[in-house]
Amino acid sequence: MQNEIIKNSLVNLDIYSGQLTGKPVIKSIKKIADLKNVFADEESRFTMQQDKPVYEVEVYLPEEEDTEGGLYFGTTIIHPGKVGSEYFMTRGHFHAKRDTAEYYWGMQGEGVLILMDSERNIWAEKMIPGSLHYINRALAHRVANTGASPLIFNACWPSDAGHNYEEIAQNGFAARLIEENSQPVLKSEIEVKF
Ligand code: S6P
Ligand code: ZN
Repeated sequence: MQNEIIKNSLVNLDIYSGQLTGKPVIKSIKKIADLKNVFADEESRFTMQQDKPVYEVEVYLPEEEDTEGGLYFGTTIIHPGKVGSEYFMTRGHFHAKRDTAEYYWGMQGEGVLILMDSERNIWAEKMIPGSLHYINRALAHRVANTGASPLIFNACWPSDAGHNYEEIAQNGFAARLIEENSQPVLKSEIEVKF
């Protein structure tokens, strides 16, 4: 018997890897060459293999951008590595519409989610497979891979959130996640060891 009403989903999430497949999925990649002034050690970044991938993003955007009431879904894969002593990480952003929150959850690998409020107060949460992170409204968010394998996490955020990268490009985060004595350390006024 054929059932023409029950259809297959347009997108599938691999529950082990966190990766997305399906026609609507859009993929992008950030390489060393694309991340000018993101890491503290520009000199090291410049001497690295420029086409080396740092992180990859897969998104499912079923609504038009800025649509109120919709949701977007994404997978981020951060490769293991460092620029100088700083772990490979995402650029990080505030949402353009500040009053919008987001969920992140770890699928594979290990890392740290770095959060910063509008007063530049900074804190961080360990990310491991199964860790769930509620990124409250008005917080800048960035993830660093502290492990030896890819860090994969999923994200879900409102379709009208938008992205404000300019503020981070101008002022950066108030702390950086660096490796010190083989340990990740969040370097700000106060050091936090993980
Ligand atoms: C979108 C969500 C993620 C990031 C991705 C890459 O709101 O937070 O999908 O876009 O992790 O990070 P970034 O900071 O380069 O956008
Ligand atoms: Zn976001």
